[in-house]
Amino acid sequence: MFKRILIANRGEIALRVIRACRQMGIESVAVYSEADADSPHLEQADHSVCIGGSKSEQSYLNMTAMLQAAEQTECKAIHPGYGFMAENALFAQMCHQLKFTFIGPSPRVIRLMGDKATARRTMVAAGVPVVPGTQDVIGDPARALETARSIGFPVLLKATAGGGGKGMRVCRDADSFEQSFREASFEALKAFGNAGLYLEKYIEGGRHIEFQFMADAFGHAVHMGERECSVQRNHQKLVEESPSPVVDAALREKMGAIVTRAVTAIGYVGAGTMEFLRDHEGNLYFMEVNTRLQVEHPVTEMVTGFDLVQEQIRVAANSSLSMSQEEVALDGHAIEVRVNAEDPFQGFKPSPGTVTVFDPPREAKGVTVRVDTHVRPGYRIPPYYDSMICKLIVHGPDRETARIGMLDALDRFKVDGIKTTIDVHKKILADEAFARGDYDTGFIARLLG
Ligand code: MV4
Repeated sequence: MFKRILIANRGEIALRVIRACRQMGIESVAVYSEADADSPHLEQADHSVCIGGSKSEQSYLNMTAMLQAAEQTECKAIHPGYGFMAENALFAQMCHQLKFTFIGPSPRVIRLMGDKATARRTMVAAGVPVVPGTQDVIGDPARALETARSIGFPVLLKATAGGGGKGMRVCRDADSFEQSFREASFEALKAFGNAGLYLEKYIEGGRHIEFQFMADAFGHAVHMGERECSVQRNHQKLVEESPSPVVDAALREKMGAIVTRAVTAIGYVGAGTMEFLRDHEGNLYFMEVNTRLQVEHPVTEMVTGFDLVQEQIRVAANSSLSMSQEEVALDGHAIEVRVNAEDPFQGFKPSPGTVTVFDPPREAKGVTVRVDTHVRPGYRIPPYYDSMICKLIVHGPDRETARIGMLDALDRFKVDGIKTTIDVHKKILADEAFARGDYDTGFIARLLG
């Protein structure tokens, strides 16, 4: 096992990884930017190193500074958290070259899944159902138009270097296809430095359902059920839950088996998520693989009882998975809300500043409460990074108890000095359609107008 791990991240996820290290008897090294010099996560780590200026490019995205910090502090492994360099194949490769273990899949797998058209083709070959569409990046728009005609409009143009909803364009008829194609190409080129596009049938009113999986270096893989993340605004998830209200045991077992078979086939080692889109008939279609620990992993931890970060560290150290598929059972229901420092009345504009009051709930009606945060009273939220300040997670025996418990937890949450999304969460959790589990990716647009 590793003696010491460097955590190449900040905020709540840095604290989350530090906690796992401590529980495993591993020392942790925290890194920080100038803006994070007084961040609470530094106190919890065994050592801390300043890696550069406040802007992410100068610190949390600075490979050289990060690797030098690992070298100086004699770390054997690096945990990237999520965001920043978590899905950067070049960073994973540099880690290996300098003999650090990158806690995540191999650079080859990150690259394979990072190119979304390639990931799609790879999954077709591995027997995963995908939305009808092109098998490759579109070389010839005229031929792609023929494909669009044959699968039927509307279609969706997606950037192969994109993911997470960035660089997508819906096209509703043949007349606008060529114009849409050019616009989407330019957008992708500007955003990713890669104009490559692929095409899918556009599924209207779908639901975002993702499977958590874990794989070790000995060919074992397990799935840990699904999370539903259809409550999103501008491709930012607001609420996540597990299990999904629309996945039953039979579908879970069928899709879980497809997922574990596919990830074993590509030599995946570590934690990952396979995202699906569910159509109105209840079919699940592959969208993409996220080769990292996700923000919403706590809902899976609450219903399965496994610690995903500890498991990531174990398999990265060449241990086998600590559980078999038979030992993974889903118990009860978990819901997570992401509390952001944003002003919902000003288009969710970031609201950095000093948090004067911060008192999240420790308990709520009928549920266990988990709070993942790096914030405490007096903390100053820097303007340079993501606006998420806290994840509030509840776990109860069933969905309705979890929903009522979350509403109670939100009522007890005391925060002042900044604007937050707490009231938006109350509105979502109290909504009748949400209460019935009857929602899709258009839910937030309808709710917030
Ligand atoms: C889609 C889709 C409809 N049809 N693909 C958005 C995130 C990225 N992983 C893919 N996304 C979508 N892909 C097809 N073929 C609709 C979306 C989508 C979406 C998906 C999940 C959650 C929210 C969404 C909001 C808008 C569009």
